[in-house]
Amino acid sequence: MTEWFANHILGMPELASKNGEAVDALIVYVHWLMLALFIGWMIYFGYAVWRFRAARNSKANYHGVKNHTSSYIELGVVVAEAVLLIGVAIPVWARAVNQFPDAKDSTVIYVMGQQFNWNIRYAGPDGVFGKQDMKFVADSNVFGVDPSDPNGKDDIQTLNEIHVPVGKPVIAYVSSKDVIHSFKIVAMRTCQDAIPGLRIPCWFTPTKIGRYQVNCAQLCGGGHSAMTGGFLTVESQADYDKWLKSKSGSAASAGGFE
Ligand SMILES: [Cu+2]
Repeated sequence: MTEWFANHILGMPELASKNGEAVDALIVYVHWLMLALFIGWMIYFGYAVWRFRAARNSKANYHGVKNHTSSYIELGVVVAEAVLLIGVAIPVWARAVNQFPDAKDSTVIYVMGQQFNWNIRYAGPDGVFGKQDMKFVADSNVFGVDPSDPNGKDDIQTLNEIHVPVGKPVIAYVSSKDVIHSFKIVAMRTCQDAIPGLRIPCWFTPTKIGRYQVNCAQLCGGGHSAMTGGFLTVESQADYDKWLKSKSGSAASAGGFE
């Protein structure tokens, strides 16, 4: 029912992540409440127009309504809203920001926004990212990876291209090289501001093989819309492994180590 409502009534964009199910459910519940309020208000409006018509009420009533029906209805709305907020919205948020999947069982990537591209970095075969420091940041080294750190040598770096295996959680550490961007993948129901000097993690679990657009959700300059050029490719583990292999050593050239 929730899914049908989301797809056919609200026209929600394609959902391709596990964590997004709770997000969509929350959006649907909020709309159900709004629908109930809309119908309720319309019925009351019709009733008031009929009940208080001039022909029947030639003289004003100075006492008004005596019973408490409206207070009880109001209380009911408050309770419904409290349940949505405390019972649904806050737990969804808590899961998004507090309950991260284990990094061991996840695809871990670094994301660096810049005007107007997404730089993506993988740890490479050793599973360890090269050390980063602000002082190493340059056009040829957007992540500021320490060129002397051997762990960074096998890192993989791409531009606007994220590949992840299906069914495995993805942890993305989001940052920015210049201004505030926002790393948003609608199909994953994930969105995280990219802020210079901060590295903020976010996570999602892709469930459907496909190619999904990455958006920048903060107006970040003249080429802001070009940041839709980023794509997330969700593929089978075998295809992912093949892709990773084809990219090995890419950080060395992208990072300006040679
Ligand atoms: Cu941007």
